[in-house]
Amino acid sequence: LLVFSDLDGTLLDHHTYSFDAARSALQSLKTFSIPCVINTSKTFKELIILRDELGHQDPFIVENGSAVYIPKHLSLFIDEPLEDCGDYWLKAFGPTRKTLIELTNDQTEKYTFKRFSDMSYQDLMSITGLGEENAKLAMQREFTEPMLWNDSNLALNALRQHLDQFDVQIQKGGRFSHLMGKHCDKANAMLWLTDVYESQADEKITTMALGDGENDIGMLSKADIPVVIRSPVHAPPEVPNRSDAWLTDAYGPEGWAQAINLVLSKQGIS
Ligand code: 2M8
Ligand code: MG
Ligand code: MG
Repeated sequence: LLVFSDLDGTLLDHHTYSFDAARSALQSLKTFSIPCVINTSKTFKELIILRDELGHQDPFIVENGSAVYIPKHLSLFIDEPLEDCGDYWLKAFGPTRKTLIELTNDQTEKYTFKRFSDMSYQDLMSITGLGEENAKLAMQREFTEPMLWNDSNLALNALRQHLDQFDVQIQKGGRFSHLMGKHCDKANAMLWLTDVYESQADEKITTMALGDGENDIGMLSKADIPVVIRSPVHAPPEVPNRSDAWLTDAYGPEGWAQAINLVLSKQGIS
């Protein structure tokens, strides 16, 4: 079993960013040596801090599938050249954030939105409830640009259509609409990393994905066991062609723990 999990609204509570309710389920995965790959909109800088708090040792995927970081200590064999990034090997899929900002500079008059690059860290703190340090880390992005969208859905689709010619897409997270490369997706990054684990094990591995947002739909639809985590603030995303997708009863980390415990017992692991 290989677990892929979103953070905000999934393993972390939407409002408080606490993962207390998921602590013991997270420990069970460790006990049974089941890798739990984080697959999030958050940045590398945010993850360095969070992994410490979570005691997380497994690979992680940042900025909505834009890049995979693999701790060197895992000694996973990867059959392609990767970037050397200190303690990690890095596989990047995305265009740079700078490109995304430049491509939307001329759209700011046309639509009503505010990108992270238009905000101060104080703005971000009040929108997200993040503390000062974490808000600053969230602003240190490499591959994606979140926007607070204050226009209609129709307008969002018009901007989507305009950006398509530049191979840029927009996906919604819990609070923001994220500008990102067309080929960056949590699903692609998940499939790439699953391949790595499968060639290592020389067998097919069952994947489980957990997420609460529109930006998780791709990874949910491609996982063997898709789990939609109930959100306190928005409707659950529809996973196309997956009538088997499970919707948790509880919100956020509490729902996460329910799903993990259920799958472990179904697999006869716990
Ligand atoms: C942003 O991501 C969430 C993901 O659902 C959102 O769109 O609401 C990102 O900017 C991330 O880096 C940040 O930590 C998070 C804070 O709520 O918001
Ligand atoms: Mg989320
Ligand atoms: Mg996310």
